[in-house]
Amino acid sequence: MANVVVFGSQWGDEGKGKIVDMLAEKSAAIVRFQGGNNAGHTLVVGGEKCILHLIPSGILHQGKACLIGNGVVLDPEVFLKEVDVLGKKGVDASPERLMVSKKTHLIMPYHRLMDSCRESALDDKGKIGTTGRGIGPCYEDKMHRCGIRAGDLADPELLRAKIERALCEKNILFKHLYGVDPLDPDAVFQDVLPLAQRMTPYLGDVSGAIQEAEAQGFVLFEGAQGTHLDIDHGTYPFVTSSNTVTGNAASGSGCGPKKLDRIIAIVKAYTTRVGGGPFPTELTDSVGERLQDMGGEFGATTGRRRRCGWLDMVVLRESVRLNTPTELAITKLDVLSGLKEICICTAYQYRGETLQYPPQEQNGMAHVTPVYESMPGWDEDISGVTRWADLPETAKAYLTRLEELSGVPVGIVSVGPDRAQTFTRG
Ligand code: 2SA
Ligand code: GDP
Ligand code: MG
Repeated sequence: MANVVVFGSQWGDEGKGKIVDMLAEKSAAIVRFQGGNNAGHTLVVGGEKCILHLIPSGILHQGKACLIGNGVVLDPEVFLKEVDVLGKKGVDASPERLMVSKKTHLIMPYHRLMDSCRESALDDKGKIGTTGRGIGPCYEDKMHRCGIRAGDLADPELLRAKIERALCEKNILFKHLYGVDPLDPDAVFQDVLPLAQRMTPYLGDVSGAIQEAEAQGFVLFEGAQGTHLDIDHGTYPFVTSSNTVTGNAASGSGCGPKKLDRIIAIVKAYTTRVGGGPFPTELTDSVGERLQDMGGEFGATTGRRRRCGWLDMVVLRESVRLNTPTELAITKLDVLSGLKEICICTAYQYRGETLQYPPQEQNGMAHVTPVYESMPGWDEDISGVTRWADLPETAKAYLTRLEELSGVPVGIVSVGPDRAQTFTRG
């Protein structure tokens, strides 16, 4: 059966969690392949809200295998807390169905501390606006080859030695560059030990589990953040520290690229961004405020206000080029109801040229001028619509225009936060 990848086509928070939850019902397994608990994926089922940071968004579907791949960075404390919160809600998040790859890198207390030291040292214009969860420093250690992997938890002697090694450089920076107290390797080790005991039953071979799941049905790969936060292709340096593009679904989980079949781009009907960095279609006027209010645009992890703006086709075109989606899932279409006019950015003006794709230079995005076309809006409340035919004509025209401009068909439309407020194009 055709495997499915769900990815964010903008700057994250497009509603990936909701769509993954919906598709998970028919899948054999759901896999996270990058990012960590910087993610906030919101599921609403029968009016009840559940925000997941690490555990795949298929967990609410009883019995489905949920896998955390090697490309993820996992904070064991946060993982176990999430397991407990789910347990209290009656959701089974036991090792029977939830697995963490032994190759997954672990976020340690010194990564969180380094994240906050690095952010504090930047001036206001340079701040990335990280979530403060230690994501970047953990990926740094992975690349530096001094990271601690989940599999190390089963070997206390190795774990102790690796903590010591990781801290020896960092403690110099903490003390002499950032002016904070160095961390004692023994204390860190003692804090991690009880977590290690609880984590051990969850550790496994995710690559093998994917292969097994494929014999039962399709595997669903769940992206986190968005394409324009990708470490290589995003608005560097205002990006996260992992590859968020679809290609990483393969390397971040341990399967080959031929296994990625149906690729779904999640597209919010407008654009949001949380944290620093350029945002060409940002609206700082009353329309932006309206989108923020109506869309309830607050960070699902940090609670920060999300910046809002018009849909940007240059951003989406680049996402199509980088991810080769087979369909678009348009979310939050209901939030646009009541606007007289809806604008779409179709190109950028940049250094006297008209661009269809973002400029490649680091500071390019900060200096583009969006070119807009405008379409009439609709007044109707569409949050109860359950089929394409019942959408207002102007809403259909908006979606059809997005198909024309992106060259990708719309397959799924979401008109509210609840699982039930979604329909396929049919
Ligand atoms: P980090 O913490 O190192 O990954 O931060 C680097 C940049 O990546 C952005 N980032 C995100 N952007 C949107 N949503 C994310 N998840 C949360 C959510 C965010 C929140 O679901 O709302 O609650 O604030 C996410 N995670 C990372 C981040 O803002 C930095 O710009
Ligand atoms: P993710 O990180 O891509 O999973 O998205 P988040 O959960 O961070 O943010 C999406 C927000 O929009 C959440 O609060 C969702 O409940 C909500 N949401 C998702 N789809 C829709 C929709 O179609 N309409 C409305 N009004 N809200 C939605
Ligand atoms: Mg989110």
